[in-house]
Amino acid sequence: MTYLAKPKIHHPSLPKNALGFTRRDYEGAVSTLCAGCGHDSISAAIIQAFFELDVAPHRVAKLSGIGCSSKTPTYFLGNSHGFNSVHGRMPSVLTGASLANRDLIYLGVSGDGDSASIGLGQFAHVLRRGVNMVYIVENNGVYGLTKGQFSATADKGSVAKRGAANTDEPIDLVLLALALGATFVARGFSGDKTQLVPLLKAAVAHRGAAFIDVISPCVAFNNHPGSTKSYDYVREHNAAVNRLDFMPRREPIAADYPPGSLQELTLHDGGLLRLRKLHDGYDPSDKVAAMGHLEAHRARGEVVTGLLYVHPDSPDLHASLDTVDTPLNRLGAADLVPGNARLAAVNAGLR
Ligand SMILES: Cc1ncc(C[n+]2csc(CCOP(=O)(O)OP(=O)(O)O)c2C)c(N)n1
Ligand code: SF4
Ligand SMILES: [Mg+2]
Repeated sequence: MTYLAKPKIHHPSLPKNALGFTRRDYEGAVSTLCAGCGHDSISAAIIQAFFELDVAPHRVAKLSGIGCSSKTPTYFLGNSHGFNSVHGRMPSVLTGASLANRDLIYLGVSGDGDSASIGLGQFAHVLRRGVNMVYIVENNGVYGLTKGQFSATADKGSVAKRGAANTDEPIDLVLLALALGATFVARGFSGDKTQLVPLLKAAVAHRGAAFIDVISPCVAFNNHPGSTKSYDYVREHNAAVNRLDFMPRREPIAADYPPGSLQELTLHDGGLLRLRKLHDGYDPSDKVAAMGHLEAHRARGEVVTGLLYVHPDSPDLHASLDTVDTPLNRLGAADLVPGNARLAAVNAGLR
C-alpha cells in the first residue's frame, strides 16, 4: 500500500549515473496495482530510461488523468514534479504547464479510457499542436480502475467478464496519432523492456509531440485468450518493424551493425537513434507507408510495434507561437510591463 514507505537505505555499491544518482533515486512509492499488471512494467521502464539518460529528477514534470494507468506516476520519479488531473483532461493541463515553463521535460501518462474514450478531443488537439512532450497511453483495452468496462480500444466481439459482447469498432491510437500530426509515433509492449526503454529515451530526446502506445495487459479484466491486449496474444502476434538503440550525444558511437540493416537518425539534442530494421523496407520517415503497413498487419491480426514514424526536425508549439526563450514563469516585471512609450508604439501600429 502507498502508506508503506520504501526503505531509504541505499546500498553503497549500487551503480550510479553521471549525476551520481542510483536507480532508487528515480523510483516512487510502492505500487498498489494488481500483481502482474502491465502498468508496473512500464513504470520500471520509465525509471530505467531516466536513470540511463542522466536526467535530474527535478527537471521532469509528470502529468496524468484518472485510471490505474494514471495512478502510476506515484510509483516512479518520486522526486519529480507531478500533477494528477481530471479524467481525460491531462493534455490541456500539460499544454498550459509547458507554455508556462518550457525548461521541463513533460511526461503525460494516460490510459486507453482516459485518452481514447472521454479524453479523445484533448488527445487530438495536444498532438496536432505539437506540444513538446512524451505522451504515453498504457493501453489495456478496458477501464481497469472501474472494473472492466470496454474502452474505445477494446476489440470488436470481445466478451466482458459478465458476458456482454463489444459491438463497436476499436480505435487504433497509433493510426490516429499519425493522422493527427504527432511527429514521433511508436508502439511498445509492457512485456518487452528491451524495446520500450530505448523508445522512451528517444521520445524524450525528440522535440515536439512524441506518442507511445504501450500495450499493457490488465490481468484482472482483459487478459483472456483472444484479447489482442493479453500477454499471450501480443507475444504470439508481435510484428516489430525495428529494434532501437539510443545513444545520448556524449556517448561514443560504436559501429557493430551489419550494413544494409541499419538506419541512423540524429535527434534535435544531438542524440543518435540507431534502428535495426527487422522488417525489410520499413521506412519510419514515410508516414503514408507507415499507415498502410499498420492497416495491413491489423487485418492479419498482428500487433505492429517499434518506432513507426519520426520527423526529427519538427517544430513544436513554442516554435509555432514564437514564444520567448525564457520560461514565462521566470519573466520579471521589466519584461512584462514594457512601459507607456512601448505601448503607445504598439497602439500606433494598429491604427
Ligand atoms: C469525469 C469522469 N468520468 C468517469 C470517471 C470514472 N472513471 C475513472 S477511471 C475510468 C476509466 C479508466 O480507464 P483507463 O484510462 O483505460 O485506465 P486503466 O484503469 O485501464 O489503466 C473511469 C471511467 C471519472 N473518474 N471521471
Ligand atoms: S485492474 Fe487491471 S489495470 Fe488496474 S491494476 Fe489491476 S491489472 Fe492493472
Ligand atoms: Mg485501460
